[in-house]
Amino acid sequence: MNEKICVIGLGYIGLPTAALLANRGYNVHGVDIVQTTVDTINRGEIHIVEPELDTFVKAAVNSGNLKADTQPSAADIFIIAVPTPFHEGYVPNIDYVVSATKAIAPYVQAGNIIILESTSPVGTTDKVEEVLQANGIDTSKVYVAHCPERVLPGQIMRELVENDRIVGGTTPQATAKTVEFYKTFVNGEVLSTTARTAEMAKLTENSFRDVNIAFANELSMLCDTFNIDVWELISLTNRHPRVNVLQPGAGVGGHCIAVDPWFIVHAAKEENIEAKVIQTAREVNTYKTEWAIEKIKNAALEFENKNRKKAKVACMGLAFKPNIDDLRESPALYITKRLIGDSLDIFAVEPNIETNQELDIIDYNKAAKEADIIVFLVAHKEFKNLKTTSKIIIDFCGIYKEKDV
Ligand code: SAJ
Repeated sequence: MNEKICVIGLGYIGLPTAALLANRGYNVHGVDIVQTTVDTINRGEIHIVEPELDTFVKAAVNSGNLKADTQPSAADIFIIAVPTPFHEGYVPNIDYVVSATKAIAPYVQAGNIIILESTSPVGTTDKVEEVLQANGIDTSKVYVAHCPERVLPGQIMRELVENDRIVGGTTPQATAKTVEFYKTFVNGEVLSTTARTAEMAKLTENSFRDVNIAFANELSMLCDTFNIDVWELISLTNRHPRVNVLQPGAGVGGHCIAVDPWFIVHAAKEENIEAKVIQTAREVNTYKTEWAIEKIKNAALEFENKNRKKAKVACMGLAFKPNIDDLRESPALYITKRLIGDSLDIFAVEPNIETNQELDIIDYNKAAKEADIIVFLVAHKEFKNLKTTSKIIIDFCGIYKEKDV
């Protein structure tokens, strides 16, 4: 394949995509504003943790098909994969998309395809086109489309190829051209729609998951009061052929599910309508973390009153979900830091990381042995066989239960 692809943003989505395309024979120019990221990749190494990614990047760089740089260059296809966080008050922040678009504008030529992969508020792909126009591009001669990324951290290299994709262009021609490109490396179906529908589809997917987790989290708090084992309850209800309740936890983390629903809530507010269920789900999931903190503090206080000594509390797991080392927007990390801030005696445990700048990471066996109270925050596989008899256990993630999420 002689086509050249310029990928803007070499993070969790951009780098795996760039490496995959380079391994498929495309000539890939990867761009990141962070010089150390560029240097790491050009050495054939990676700056993020993701299974198999190291092998893909190494092969891509060794073959000469992947080069990283801080500046874009001319290409046939541009892929924008930069973060879309929010400002204060959950207002979507598309500044990185706008600056990435401005950065590629000097290199865009007639016939090029410009694809936005970042999860984006509805209307962002049109905005990309506007920014290109404002920077001197005749957009009637290029193809602009949205193809939202859908991969699950931990399974990115597989899902990049296997998942179905949604492509929405600003014109039917842009959609068709972009679909043709994805079909060269995706085994799943590549589905066509408009840019706005594609944007809303991605926000809907993550909101769907958030709402369903909120349902499980609400059940867990109700069951705590009703004195019912929520894990048993869910496994029983899920034996109904049309029921599939997700799993409660210490809150919802990562930088997707806890962010994207706010894009819908904000867009609704702008139109003077409400996204009631979606907003309430966000609130329930955020509240679940506060509820967990109160539970732990109460248990520590009760221990202290009874034993006339301060409780040693083991916080088991810091990552945002099981069996990864990713601490971004992690409720478990937040809970641990809040408890330390409130002067509780905490053992911070995370088997997937060795050291942390802010916390002393303690071996999980040692913590389980020495703690008075063991709090399971993340269902890491290492915790499942721990001996915890004669301890006070607070389990927010159903560590001993078989689950499928
Ligand atoms: N969680 C629960 N209970 C569950 C499932 C998850 O509490 O039953 C929690 C996890 O512990 C974690 C959070 O939700 O804190 C999010 O984890 P996740 O595994 O649901 O999702 P992410 O953030 O790793 O990836 C999601 C995926 N979206 C969907 O499954 C709809 C992924 O496909 C997206 O590409 C990704 O967001 C993204 O980048 O948008």
